[in-house]
Amino acid sequence: MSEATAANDGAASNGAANNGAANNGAANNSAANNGAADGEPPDGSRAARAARDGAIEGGPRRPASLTLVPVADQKLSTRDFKSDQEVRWCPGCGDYAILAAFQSFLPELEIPRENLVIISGIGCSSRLPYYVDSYGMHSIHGRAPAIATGLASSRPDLSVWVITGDGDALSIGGNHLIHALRRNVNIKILLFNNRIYGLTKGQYSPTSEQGKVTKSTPFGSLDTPFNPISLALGAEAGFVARTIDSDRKHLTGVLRAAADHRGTAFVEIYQNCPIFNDDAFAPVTEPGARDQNLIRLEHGEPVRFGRDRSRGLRFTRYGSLETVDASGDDASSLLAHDAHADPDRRVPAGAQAQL
Ligand SMILES: Cc1ncc(C[n+]2csc(CCOP(=O)(O)OP(=O)(O)O)c2C)c(N)n1
Ligand code: SF4
Ligand SMILES: [Mg+2]
Repeated sequence: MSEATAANDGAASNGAANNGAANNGAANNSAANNGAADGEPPDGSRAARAARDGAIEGGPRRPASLTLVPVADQKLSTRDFKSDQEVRWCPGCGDYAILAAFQSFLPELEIPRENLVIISGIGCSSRLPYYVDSYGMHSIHGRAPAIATGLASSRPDLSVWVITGDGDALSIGGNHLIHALRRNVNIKILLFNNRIYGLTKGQYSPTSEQGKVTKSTPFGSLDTPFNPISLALGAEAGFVARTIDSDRKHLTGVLRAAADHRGTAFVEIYQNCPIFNDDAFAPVTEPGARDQNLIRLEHGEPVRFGRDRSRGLRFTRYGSLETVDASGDDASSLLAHDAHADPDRRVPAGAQAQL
C-alpha cells in the first residue's frame, strides 16, 4: 500500500476548500461576483447570448440542472478544472479514472468555476474535491448529502455535486442519503462503490458480498449487501444510474445525463480498489466475461447483451424475466428499456418477496 492509501481525513474538521478559498467559500461566491445577478450581462457576452437563446452557444440546450446557474463568460478546458494539489491515491486506483473523466466533462457545463461546488464525506473517494479547481468541501463522514442539500436549497445559482463512497454513503450516511434522494433537491450524488472501506484499510462495507473475509470479518461477513441502485429506487429517487470507472465513454454519458436532471441525481460508479478489493468488478470489466454479464441500458431500445448483442431479456407469462436468443424469432418480444416510466402506483398486498 502506498502512502496515499493512508491519506488522513483530518481535513474533515477544517472543511478544506481545495483552491485556497475559505471553507465557507461556496456561500461567499454570490452570482453577483460573476456578473450574472445584478442587471443584464454585457450585450454580446456568452452569458447574454445564452440567456437570449436558452442554449449554450454552439451546442444543445443547457443541462436541465443548470437553469439558474450563470453561463461562463469564457470557454473553459479540462486543464482549468485541475487544481494544484498532488493527487494522492494508490497507483492503479479507479479513482484516477473517475477524476479524469469528471474533469474533462466539467467544461461541457459551461458554468463559471466559482459556481461549481463539490462536497464530499470521508474516504479515499472523498479526497476528490481537492483535485478539482472549484469550490469544495471535504466534510464529515456520511453528511455530504445533508450539507449539499442545504447549499443547493439556498443557492440555486450553484451546480452542487456530492462525492461519496460505499461506506460513507451507505453506512454512517445511509439515513442522510435516503432522505436526500426523496427530497429531490438539485444535487448530483456520485457514489464510488469499491465494495470496501479503502481509507481505513480494508474493512467490509455495506456493499461487500456475503462471506467477505476482511480484517473486521475474519470468518466472512454475514450481512446481505445493499444494492445501491435498488436502495435509491426504493427511496423514490428521480434519476438513478450505474456506470464503471474503466469505461470513460459510458461514465461521461452518465455524468451528462445526471447534469441534465433537475433534482437529485444518483450515480453509482463501480470503482476498483486494487489494494484492498482488487478485481471486485472483473465479471463486468474483463473482456471475456463483460459481454455476458453487463447489460447496457438505452432508453427506448430492446434490452440486449452478449457477444454481438445476441442475447436479450423478455417477460415470461408469470411476470419473471428470462434470457432468450435475440438473433432469432424472439427479437420482437424483447423487453425495451423505458427510463421515463412512471412507477405503477397501485398497491400490491401480500408477500412481495419470499426467497
Ligand atoms: C465519524 C467517523 N466514523 C468513522 C470514521 C472512519 N472512517 C473514515 S473513512 C471510512 C470508510 C470509508 O469507506 P468508503 O466510504 O467506502 O470510502 P473509500 O475509502 O472506500 O473510498 C471510515 C469508517 C470517521 N472518519 N469518522
Ligand atoms: S480506494 Fe483503494 S486503491 Fe484507491 S486510494 Fe483507497 S486504498 Fe488506495
Ligand atoms: Mg469504499
